[in-house]
Amino acid sequence: MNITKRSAIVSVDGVAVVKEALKLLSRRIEQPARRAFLQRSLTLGGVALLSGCSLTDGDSVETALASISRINDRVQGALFDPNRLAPTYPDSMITRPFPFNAYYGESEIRQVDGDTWRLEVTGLVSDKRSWSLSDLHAMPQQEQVTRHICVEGWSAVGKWGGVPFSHFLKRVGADLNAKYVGFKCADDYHTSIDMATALHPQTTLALTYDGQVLPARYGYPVKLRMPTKLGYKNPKHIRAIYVTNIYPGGYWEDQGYNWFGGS
Ligand SMILES: Nc1nc2c(c(=O)[nH]1)N[C@H]1C(S)=C(S)[C@@H](COP(=O)(O)O)O[C@H]1N2
Ligand SMILES: [Mo]
Repeated sequence: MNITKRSAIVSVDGVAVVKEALKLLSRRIEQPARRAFLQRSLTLGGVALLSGCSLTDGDSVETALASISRINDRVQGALFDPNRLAPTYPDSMITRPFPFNAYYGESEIRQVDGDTWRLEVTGLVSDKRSWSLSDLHAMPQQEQVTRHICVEGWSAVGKWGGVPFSHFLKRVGADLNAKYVGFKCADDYHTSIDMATALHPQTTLALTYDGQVLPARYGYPVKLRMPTKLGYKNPKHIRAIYVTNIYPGGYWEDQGYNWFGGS
C-alpha cells in the first residue's frame, strides 16, 4: 500500500472514531463496556488521525492536534474516577536525589520570602482572604510517597506533605461545581486543573518534601501535588489560586501540551 492511499484510509477511520466518541460522550458514559470501547478506540483512532494528517499539509496538523487534544481532555475527564487512588510507595523507593525541573535552569530557581508570602484566593469562592504559611500549617495535613511522571521522559518517586486540597477548597467556600481551578506562580508559570482532580483525596497543597520544609527547587513555599496528573500540571511556587468556569489554559498547555494531563 502506498503512503497516500494509507493516509486517506486512516484519516477516514480517525474521523469516524472521533464522531463515534463524541456521540458516546454526549450520551454520558455509564456502562463499563462503553467506557472500555471509548478508551480503546480513541487511543487508536487518535493516533490514526494524527498520522493521516501529518502526511498532508502543516496547517491542518495544528488544527487536528488541537481538536484531538480537546477531545482527549473530555475523554480523560469522563473516565477520571474521583475515588481511584494513584499507587503509593514505601520510603525506601524514594528517588535520591529527586530531580529538579522547570522551564528555566537551576541557577534561576525563584527565592520566595515565606514570611511575607500570602496565598491569594479569588474567583468563585465565598472567602477571598489571603492565607499565610502558618495559616496553612494550622490546617489538617497528609503525606504520601507517590510517583511524579514528566512528559520529558523521566519519572521519580517522592514524598510530599501538606493540606488536602479538598479541605482547602471547602474552607474558602469554593464553588465545587465550577469547572476549573487555576494557579499563578511566583516564576510566572501558570496552569489549571479540573474540579474533580482538585477534589481528589490525594491532591495536596504541599508544604513539605521528604519531611522537610519544601525546598526552593521543589517549589517553596507551596506546590500543588497530584499523583493523578503529569508533572507539568503540578504548579510550584504558587502565589494565587482562582476558581472559574472560563478555561484558563497554562504555560505548557498553551503551547500544545494536553490540558487534562492525566498520568
Ligand atoms: N512554577 C512552576 N511549576 C512547575 C514548573 C515550572 O517551570 N514552574 N515545571 C513543571 C514541570 S514540567 C515539572 S516536571 C515539575 C518538576 O517538579 P520538580 O522540580 O519538583 O521535579 O514542576 C512543574 N511545575
Ligand atoms: Mo515536566
